[in-house]
Order: sequence, then C-alpha cells, then structure tokens
Amino acid sequence: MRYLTAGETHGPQLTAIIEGLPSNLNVLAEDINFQLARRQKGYGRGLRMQIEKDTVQIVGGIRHGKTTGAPVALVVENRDWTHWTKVMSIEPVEEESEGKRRVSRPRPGHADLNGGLKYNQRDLRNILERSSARETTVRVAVGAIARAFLAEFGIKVAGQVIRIGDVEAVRQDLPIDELIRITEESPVRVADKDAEAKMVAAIDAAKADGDTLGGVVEVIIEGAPVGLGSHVQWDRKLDGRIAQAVVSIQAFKGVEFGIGFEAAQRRGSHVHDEILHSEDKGFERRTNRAGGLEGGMTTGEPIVVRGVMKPISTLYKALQSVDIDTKEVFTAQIERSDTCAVPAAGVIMENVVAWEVAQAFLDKFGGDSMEEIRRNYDSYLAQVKEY
Ligand code: EPS
Repeated sequence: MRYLTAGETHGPQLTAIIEGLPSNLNVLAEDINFQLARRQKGYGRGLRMQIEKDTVQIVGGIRHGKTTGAPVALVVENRDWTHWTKVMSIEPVEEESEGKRRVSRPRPGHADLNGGLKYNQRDLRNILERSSARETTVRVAVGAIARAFLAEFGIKVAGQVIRIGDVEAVRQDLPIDELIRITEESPVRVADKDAEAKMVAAIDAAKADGDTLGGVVEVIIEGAPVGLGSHVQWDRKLDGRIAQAVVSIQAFKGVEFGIGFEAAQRRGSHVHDEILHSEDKGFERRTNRAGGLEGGMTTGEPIVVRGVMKPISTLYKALQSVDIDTKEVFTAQIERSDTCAVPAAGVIMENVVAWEVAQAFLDKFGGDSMEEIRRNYDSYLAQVKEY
C-alpha cells in the first residue's frame, strides 16, 4: 500500500492517490472531513485557516461507501486559490504578470534556498508552494482512511500535546477514550489543564513578540497485535518506518518511542520491560517503556511515539538572509503566518502514524478484501493464543 500527494499551497487543490487498499472497507467522506476539521483547529493558527474549510472530494476507488480495490483518489480544494489565480496560473501568463509575488528572499529555516539552488528556480515561490505544510491536509485525509481500516480491527489512535515552547504538560495516563475526549476539548490538545493555560499564554506572548513556538506531540495507538513489522530486514522495522514518517512532517526534527531519549540516562534494569504471562491475557509486559516496539516489531502493548516540531520558520520578527538577485543582506518580512501549529501537528502525526501501522497490518495479514484480511487476522490471533 502506498500513496502520493500533489498540489501547491496556493494552487487550485491538493490531491492524493492511494494504491493497494483492500476492497469492502467502509469509507465515508464525513469521517475524512472530521479529521480535516481537527487539523484546522488549535490555538495559535493564523489568518489562512479562516479562509479554508477543508472538505474532501472522493473522486475514485469508492462506490456506495465502500472501497472496490481500485486506487482511491482524494481532492481537497484550496479556497485561497481564488486570490492567486494569476500568480499561480497553470497556463503561461503575460510577462508583466510573471514576476508578480516573485520570491527572491529565502527565509531562514525554510526549504526556499536549498530548493531554489537544487531545482535551479529563480522564483523561490516554486519551492515554497510545495514545501508548505498545507500539504499535510491531504496526508491527514489519507490517514483518515487508515484509521477507518484500523478501527475495523479495534485499533484506536489518540494524540496529546506534551510541550509547547518551555511549557511541559504532566503526561496523563488516561484510558484512551478519556484521553481522546479531553484533548478534543482543549484548544492546545493537552490533557493537563494547568499546562493548557500556560501554553495559551506562551503562544500569546510569542505572537506579541512576532515570534513562533514549537513543541512535542505524542501519539498512542492501542490494540495493535504483537508482530507488526519485522526484525529481519532494516526497512521492515516498524519503528524505523514510523520514525521516517514522523520526521517527514513539515517542521519535525526528531522522534522517540516510549521513554525515548531518557533511556540514555538510565541503567538497563530501568529501561527494559519485564515479561509476564497469564492464562486469560497471554503474554504481557509489566511496563511499556519501549513504547510498544521491540526488534522493529509491535509487542502488543500500546505504540507510544513522540515527535518534535521546531517553531514555524516564517517569522514576523525578521532574521537575516541574503537576496538571491542582489546578494545583499536583508531582514526578512512576511505578510501572514501561524504563531504555533503544534496542536494541528499532533493531528497530522496521529494520521501519518496510523498510516504506517495500517500498512504494516496489511503487510502481515495482506489480502485483497476486508473479508480475506479478517480471516488471516483471526487465524493469526488463534495461533498466538495457542503459542
Ligand atoms: C504555511 C504557511 C501558511 C499556513 C500554511 C502553512 O499559509 P499562507 O502562507 O497561505 O498564509 O497557514 O498552512 C496551511 C495553509 C494549512 O492548511 O495548514 C507554510 O509556509 O508552511
């Protein structure tokens, strides 16, 4: 199973094609739209989110609410496109319009300069239009389908914001449904109420200074069976695949599982999870410091993964850069930006991690229809029970 996306932030639409979904999976546009709406929320977003109201159009692969096994094609329109039809015109334009909204001043922290040099583009708009985090819209739409698939097997996905700037939440160990309910009501998707107020204040303070804030988000996937992924080959290790997916989210710079980087400071006896067995529950771990993954495979415990998002690099508080035409030093100016997109990034991360787990699930129980996958899954569960 794989997918590709296309589309620019101020172009007409974002598009995704998913290949390899089994047939007979129930997919409703409203479930995808629910995820898209979650991504648009969050305290600290800028004016663009007031223009957009992201809604999916399913334009292939689904009939009467079910997949047919054919590639699924998804489209989300950019409402802002109406303001950019000339600048982003697909057809050639007359010369005087060509330079309109041309970008010659690369912003530090963005793809602008590297992309301009690499693709030999003198208008850096040709880089920033595609590197923009707007692209995550359609990745969330793809992830919504992965979630629908996982839900068929009782696998649940949740997320919580752990840090915004210097404010760290006290991690709440709540039942997953409770965690989903509480974070959904929070403007910063955090379960710790004290931290919530401090995070909102930190975003206000950064905004007043023309600055931006990053943070840490955590995703929890509960109900995945033991044995997704594999130890036998580097590119089949599920933690490796999840790490790649998380760091591929715009502005993400790091990833950790379970106790993560803290493991470096602890002795082994305080890192590894002891193994238990009982008649009714089978094998279990006493703790879940590994974050549900050992040897590149799921242990059957919840998958717990955190991603680090750097502060958004489009700053009102200008940083120094160099104009690509004149080679003169300047301090960058911008028109609009988000102050903090960490809550939205949490939703994006939930959806990209869900995709990786769904893909590993399909790798293991592969079949062309949901019925075939279910048979394979049930037979595997019986084998694990007998072990
Ligand atoms: C983004 C810049 C802003 C964000 C955008 C990502 O857009 P604009 O330049 O149009 O103001 O709002 O995020 C989205 C549009 C979105 O849907 O999340 C960037 O440069 O990455």
